[in-house]
Amino acid sequence: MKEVKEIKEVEDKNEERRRLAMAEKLQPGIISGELSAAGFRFGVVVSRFNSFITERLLAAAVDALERAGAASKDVDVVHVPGAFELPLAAKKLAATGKYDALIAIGCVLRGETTHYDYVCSETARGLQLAQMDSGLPILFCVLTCDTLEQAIDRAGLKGGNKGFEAGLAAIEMAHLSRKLRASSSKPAASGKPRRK
Ligand code: INI
Repeated sequence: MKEVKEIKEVEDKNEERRRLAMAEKLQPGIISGELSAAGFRFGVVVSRFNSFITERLLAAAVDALERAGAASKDVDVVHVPGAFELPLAAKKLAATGKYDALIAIGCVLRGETTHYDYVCSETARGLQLAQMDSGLPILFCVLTCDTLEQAIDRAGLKGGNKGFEAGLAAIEMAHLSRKLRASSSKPAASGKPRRK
């Protein structure tokens, strides 16, 4: 039994060495986004429902964009009644072709009925559909919380501010999309089809 364990340990070590050697040999082309917002345009869709929370998320998202160099004229904010309305507004903003990334901000709090589940799932589904259909990054900054306390924690208290995080993620995705668009329009170097 002891021998089997020892053999297994030696095999694991060999496997680890093989992986490290491979990682050293391979030089993958790494494409990543940056965190400068200058020259990019952003749209923010924000729900009025639970505005005590959503306005704090909005302020932090805009702060992240502006601190990273976005010009005020390049950031548009659109208000909708509730989280359920975010996907349509985001889809319409995406269709204008004016933006490099959108941020959807909302806060859904669990109540006594199943309403919460419908609003959460349809908001997430609608935003993902809008993002995939339009090809425009749409950042998901919709808090889905059991209690108001959980939401407050994520809108500037213990858990930081999810709006700020969404702002940074929007900048990164705007860069990444631009880079991927540019690299997908270049022909493959050797004329051979690109590896998928
Ligand atoms: N909308 C929210 O953004 N958050 C909620 O917590 C919420 N709750 O709990 O009801 C909510 N409901 C409204 C919904 O988003 C729509 O605006 C409404 O149903 C009209 O379509």
